[in-house]
Amino acid sequence: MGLRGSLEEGCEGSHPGTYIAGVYDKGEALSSELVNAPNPLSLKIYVEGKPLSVDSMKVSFHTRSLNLKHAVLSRRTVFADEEGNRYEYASRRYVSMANVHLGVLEVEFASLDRDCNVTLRKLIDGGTANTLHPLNQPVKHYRVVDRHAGQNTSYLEAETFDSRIRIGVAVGVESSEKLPFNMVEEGDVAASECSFLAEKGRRYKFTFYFAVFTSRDPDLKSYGGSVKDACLAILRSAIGKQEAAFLSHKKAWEEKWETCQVEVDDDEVRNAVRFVIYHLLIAAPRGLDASIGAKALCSEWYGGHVFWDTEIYMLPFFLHTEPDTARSLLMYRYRRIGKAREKARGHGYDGAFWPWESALTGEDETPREWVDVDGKVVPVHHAEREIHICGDIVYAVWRYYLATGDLDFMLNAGLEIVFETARFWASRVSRRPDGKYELKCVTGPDEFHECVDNNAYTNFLARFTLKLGCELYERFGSDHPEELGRVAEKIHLQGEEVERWREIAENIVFPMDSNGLIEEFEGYFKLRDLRADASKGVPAWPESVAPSEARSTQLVKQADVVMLFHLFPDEFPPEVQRVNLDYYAERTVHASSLSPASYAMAYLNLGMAEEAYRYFRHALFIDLRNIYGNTFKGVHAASLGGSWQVVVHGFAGVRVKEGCLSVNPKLPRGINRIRFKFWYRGSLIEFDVKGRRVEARVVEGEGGVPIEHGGRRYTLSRKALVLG
Ligand code: IFM
Repeated sequence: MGLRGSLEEGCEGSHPGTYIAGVYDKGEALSSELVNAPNPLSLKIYVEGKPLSVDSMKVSFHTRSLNLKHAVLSRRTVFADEEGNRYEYASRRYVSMANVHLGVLEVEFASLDRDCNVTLRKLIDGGTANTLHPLNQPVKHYRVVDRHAGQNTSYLEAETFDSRIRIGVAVGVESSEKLPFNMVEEGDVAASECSFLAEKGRRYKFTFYFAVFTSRDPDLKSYGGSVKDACLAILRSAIGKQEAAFLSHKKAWEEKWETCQVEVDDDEVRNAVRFVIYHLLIAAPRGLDASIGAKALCSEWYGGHVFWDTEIYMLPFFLHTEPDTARSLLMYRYRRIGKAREKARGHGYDGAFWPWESALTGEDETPREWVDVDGKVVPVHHAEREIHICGDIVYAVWRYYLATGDLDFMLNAGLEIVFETARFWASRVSRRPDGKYELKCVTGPDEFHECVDNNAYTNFLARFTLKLGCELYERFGSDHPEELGRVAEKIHLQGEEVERWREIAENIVFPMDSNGLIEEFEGYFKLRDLRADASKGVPAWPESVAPSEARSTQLVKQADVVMLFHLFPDEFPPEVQRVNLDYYAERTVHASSLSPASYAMAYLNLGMAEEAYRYFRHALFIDLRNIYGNTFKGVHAASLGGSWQVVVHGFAGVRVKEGCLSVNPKLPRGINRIRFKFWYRGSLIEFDVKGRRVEARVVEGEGGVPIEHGGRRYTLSRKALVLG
């Protein structure tokens, strides 16, 4: 990631900088994109008129570190000019976990070898833009509508072109020398600067407080509805209280870690797991109607869009550490069910057809075209074909309900999501003359093979949704008849329609041979049978094969059939899982970062901890070691979430079953102990797994939690229970 051309304090690999969750705009882009908002962190320093930057000076020392415990990014750089005079720049910054609208940037400057004239220019940069991928062109998503810089406080307000969202950014400054800052006129920025004679060796300290509000923030009401008033009020309450601001931020993080920490007795793995948790926690939309994009808050890649990555890979972490966040991720979907209905109608189907890529409105934001490896513009059909997203969302709803028992959510959102999605599948299937149902022209998780018939993963998830729809209709019909009646009336659902779901679920094709080998889709086994290159650990694309040939081969982009074992470990006998894992492991090239964690989970179902460990490390270190070579495009949030699942659900073996928890540890060599806390149905449980021995106790909530271990059922309470 490296040093930028100036003292740019952008968001490289740190706590959220200029991307504001929930602010999307189409502008000139093909689809709604996460907006790269005005940057409150921009700072320029001039020494005798020369910028302190890598373009005009040498760098004799540079270090940057991110403290994961308190989410503080620190930097120290020593620049040297042509005469060898050295200037030290140090900064420390954070966005408050206690108040998401507030951030602090502390800066220290020292001229080490001589007295010199220094000018420090602080900008709220309203010239930021997104990049139109893959063409690499800037796309501007907002116009600056207000800007001013008064003495020691500056303000800039922007409005997005398409969604008309207002973004207010205010910056206030304090300096050790009480130096005044004055406004300077400069394009689309609110700039203010201060000049002083820096004495040799003396440290000059500046604290910049920045406040950010958008017109989408639900707490804006308490500031009278104006982003400007809200920003200025936040600044007023923070300026001069730097220590208090930091202490409340620190305390909020310590509370998060208290619940979310996973202690693994391997330092390297433990630190990497902390990196995972940190990135998931900073991306969580607290109190905001938003979800998490595939790159979390680290970049605009994929337009910041929300994929199945969130529900399948990231949500389990929140489900068991911050159940309210898990709920709000699902509510993000529910609030957009109207758009999913429109999408279904637009394609001639019923119910809710969820977007493959989602942003602000819930419209399908999947780009319609892309530039392929040869530079050719090709159409993209994922919006119509990658329909497994519908089952993925229902799967997440069901998991949420199993883990929380949140009846209110089910009655007010969950049931409707399940029923409307079942309705979609029932209209999307086609009936064959032999009475079987099929799903034609879909794309499964393996995106190498587009427009295939009866992709096993997709068909299985359709069946899962339809069966769940029937089961919930019955179950809620008998336990909560009035509430079910209300939901059914709202969506005009009647018993006959549910019976049809049952009939389809029982007759949807699922291609499996007599040995239990599942064909990824119809005709897959007839394709050219090539093997992945297994010479470098986790199998990869074989270099002798041209990427354009993928479609005609059995090479698989990412876990597809194997996804089923990750998500439904109890639905397939171990022999079936083994046969398929052996077959597909040789052919899967893990071209998507989602894949390795799912393989690790599947191996753990079979007790193959060493094999799982190899895939796990690939998923866990994906960004810390830049394994895919594209971490500059942002973290691979699904892989990070998947790694958490491998540690907690896989190695430690704590899973949610219907009506109880189960625990069955399978630690790989090198990991002997894992400790963590886990929310389940209103109880926070502390697990300490040492080898096969598990100690568990309820530390918050009621207790009386049923748990299965070694085929027997126990009850967890506040007193530690030792199993194994
Ligand atoms: O959702 C994934 C998909 O499965 C593979 N391509 C990238 C997407 C975003 O991570």
